[in-house]
Amino acid sequence: MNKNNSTIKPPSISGDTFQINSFEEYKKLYEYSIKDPISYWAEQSKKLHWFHPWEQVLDNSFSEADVAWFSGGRLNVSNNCIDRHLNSKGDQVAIIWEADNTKDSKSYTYRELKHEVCRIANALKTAGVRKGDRVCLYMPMIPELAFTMLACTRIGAIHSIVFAGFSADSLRDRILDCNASVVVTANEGQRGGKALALKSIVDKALQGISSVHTVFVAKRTEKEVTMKAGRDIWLHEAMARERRSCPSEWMASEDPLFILYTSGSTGKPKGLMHTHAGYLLYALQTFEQIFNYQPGDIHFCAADLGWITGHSYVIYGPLASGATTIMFESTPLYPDAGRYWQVIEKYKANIFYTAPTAIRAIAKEGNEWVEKYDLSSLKSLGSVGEPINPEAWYWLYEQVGKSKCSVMDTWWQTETGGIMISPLPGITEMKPGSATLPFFGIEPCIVDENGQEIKDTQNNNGISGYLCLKNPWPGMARTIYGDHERYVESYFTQYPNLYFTGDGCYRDADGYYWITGRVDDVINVSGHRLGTAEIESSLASNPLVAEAAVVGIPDEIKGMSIFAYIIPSKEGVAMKSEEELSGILKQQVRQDIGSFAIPSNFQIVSGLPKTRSGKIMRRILKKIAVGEYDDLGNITTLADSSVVEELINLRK
Ligand code: 7RM
Repeated sequence: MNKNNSTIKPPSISGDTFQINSFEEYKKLYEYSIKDPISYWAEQSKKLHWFHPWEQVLDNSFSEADVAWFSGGRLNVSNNCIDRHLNSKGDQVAIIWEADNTKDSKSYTYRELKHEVCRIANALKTAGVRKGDRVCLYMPMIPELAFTMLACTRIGAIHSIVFAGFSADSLRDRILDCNASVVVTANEGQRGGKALALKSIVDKALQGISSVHTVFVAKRTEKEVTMKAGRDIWLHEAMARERRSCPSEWMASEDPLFILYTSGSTGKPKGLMHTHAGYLLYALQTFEQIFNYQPGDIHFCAADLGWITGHSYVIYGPLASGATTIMFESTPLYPDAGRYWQVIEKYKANIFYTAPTAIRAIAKEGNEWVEKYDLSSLKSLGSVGEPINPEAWYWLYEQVGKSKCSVMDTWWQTETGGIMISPLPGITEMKPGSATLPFFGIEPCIVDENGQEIKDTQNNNGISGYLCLKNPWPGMARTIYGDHERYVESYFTQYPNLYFTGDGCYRDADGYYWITGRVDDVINVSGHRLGTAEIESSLASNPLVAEAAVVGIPDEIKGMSIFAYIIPSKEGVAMKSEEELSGILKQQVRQDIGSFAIPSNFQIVSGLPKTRSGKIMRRILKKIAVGEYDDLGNITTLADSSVVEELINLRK
């Protein structure tokens, strides 16, 4: 935990700051938003275009996770992100697509965006997709992905985007879980100069599944792929047959907008469900205020659309605001470590939002890459996905922002829909490593093991505990698709009347929040959320493994990396060398989840430290993995303490 209390005055900014011109004004408005959230959000809701006005701002049973915002209202997300800008901004660029090879890049005005989206919306309709149907998107970062998301929202279909790094098995699970009837993919993806065989992964995922009647295939490369007759359709051919206009469905505020799967501490991934009105308003509001978006600004969020950051801050927030947003197909290191800066210079980007892991990977390559480019267009910088270490923070602030841009360390989750804790540019004093203060309408608290809120102590030198949220906000997920019980169970039962985030947190004497990382069995690898349970069940599914346990250990670049302890089965002991065994297990995880979930260390052991009730003691496994043998804490509850000795000897 970094309790370093050095503060950095926010560099001043130009332009309208949405009537918040000083820290005092932030505090006043924040207090108002907490005391009277109904009035605050009623006022903000005017930023959306409504076909029919809402009747009630909030219907709230927070403890039962039963929350409705803007009931009675009718609107459409695609209409809000496209049509309503056409009069004033029809010829303004909406999406800049920065291709893997920068020469292939393209851009689309709001008017062009409308035509592309409508053609796909009509093609989906022709394929039989109706309001409420689930459409699974397994696509590379190409414009068609953005078009298809918006096309779904236009006709009221629910999209479920699966990150294109997931394996066929993971994709199949997600298709089955939401019972999708249509899949949209591409023949191939292209990233960092490498091809990704997406269509063949989809074919594999769909083996034996009869519920998917149509697969649309976008053509990203010239690669030929087999098309299954009666099921597979080239997207560009389908689009060419359709009209370029399509009416927007009048969606109810609480109608489902999308499902996005994320890992939890137990079981299979959870399909978090977001809604039309609340999610969109929250994405728009946080985007505008936290990045101080001004009309005409060019926004560059480097996230993939397969994650929530891409949903909220590449597409929905920026387009609802009428911004120009950059969609980035490549990687921060391709063709070299100057790629982000080349993109910022090329488009004169004003806002840049990325993850600490990317910053660390680039910083390691030396400052000459960032010095080569003109970054003077930048006004706001953002970080998301994991705690940012002060070193990376300073690098972003000084090398990229030249000490002239606020760095917004934004804490939030797939479940929250948008940013919850962050500085405001030009307003909030920053402390490197702290996400600082809550956004309007958000009331965090810190609780102890028993769910008692820890108030500031008498001499207030800060408090630590579990981070919870006290009140509903418009962007919160409403349920886990098809399993509301699990939603309540996962977030609303540990601590009555509170939403439990799963993160540990320290609040300092100034009220600043310092997120210390997950307190459950979720590991954050390069900003990707992974459940230990998922990885363990993949490893244990291999016949060479009797039992597996994984823990997260600190990694200089990735934040965390995965350390796996393996008890081989008889077969495993007999057949393979340790090297061979870990090679086979890497392949197993690649196949079950995806390459990004592969453990970086394997330790073959004959036993695991367990409590007498049979629970694996991960606390001990973590310490041993990082070489902290002397301070293992209380091990008296272990069923067999000789296991610990074996583990230590193996590591030494
Ligand atoms: C947006 C996103 C959520 C988890 C969350 C935290 C961690 C995210 C920060 C952070 C410290 C941050 N959604 N996290 N942002 N930790 N500082 N600024 O990442 O659902 O994929 O992950 O990520 O542990 O619970 S997510």
